[in-house]
Amino acid sequence: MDYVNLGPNGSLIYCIEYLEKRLDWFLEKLRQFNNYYLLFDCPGQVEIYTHHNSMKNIMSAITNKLDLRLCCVQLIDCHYCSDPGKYISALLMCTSTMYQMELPHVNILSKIDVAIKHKSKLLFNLDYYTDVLSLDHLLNALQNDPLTARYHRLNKAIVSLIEGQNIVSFVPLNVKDKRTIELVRKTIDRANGYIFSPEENQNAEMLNSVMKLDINDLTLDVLEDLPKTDSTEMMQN
Ligand SMILES: Nc1nc2c(ncn2[C@@H]2O[C@H](COP(=O)(O)OP(=O)(O)OP(=O)(O)O)[C@@H](O)[C@H]2O)c(=O)[nH]1
Ligand SMILES: [Mg+2]
Repeated sequence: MDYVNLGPNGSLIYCIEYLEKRLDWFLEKLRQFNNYYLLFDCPGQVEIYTHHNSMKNIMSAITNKLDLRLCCVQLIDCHYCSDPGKYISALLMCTSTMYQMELPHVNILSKIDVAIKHKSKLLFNLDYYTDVLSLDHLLNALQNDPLTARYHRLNKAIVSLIEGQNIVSFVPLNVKDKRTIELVRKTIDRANGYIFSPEENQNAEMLNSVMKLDINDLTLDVLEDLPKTDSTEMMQN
């Protein structure tokens, strides 16, 4: 940041553009990892994925020039469920990212333990948020909030756009619950095609049993395991 005299956001964009300009170097580094399952932990800066082209170009080069099948995994903090306006912005962001990145895509609602802990404060059941059920209810909620009520036509247009595309849903993740981690892993492995590779010997029956994980079933067990302070802190952040 000091070197280029930019703030944190600008510096991240600068880094991604820098990497794009040195793609040959990056691809050469990646070629050393033959037969690896690679995870790229990318920075949580939305514009890199919603409309700036460098990340998309980097991922596209990896897919085209190396024999790698990528999947984009987007983690959305569940605190976005605490407010209809925030939730709708998350849906919009996921939709934009899915179109921009042009990759198989998995959206995850992370820190779901926090939402479960505070679910009495949520307007809807958790499956409403994970499955992105009828957005009419969300539109009503936006209408009842003095902050968003005046933008009714805009809200309606956004809701209709998201419903029209109908491509966003979320897999729940609590880092302390192995079942959700397994569900996330299987969903990603299915999206990138890894589950179908012969050497993996994955079995469809097992996949189905994991995919049936019920978010309501998750509720009770997860709550028992949770240290109380964690969630309260997270909710305040
Ligand atoms: N309660 C709870 N906390 C979590 C969970 N997953 C991560 N955290 C905590 O959330 C904090 C922030 O971690 P992340 O959300 O992964 O964010 P990050 O990777 O640091 O930042 P960016 O990727 O740049 O957004 C850390 O203290 C984690 O321990 C979860 O499932 N439940
Ligand atoms: Mg991170």
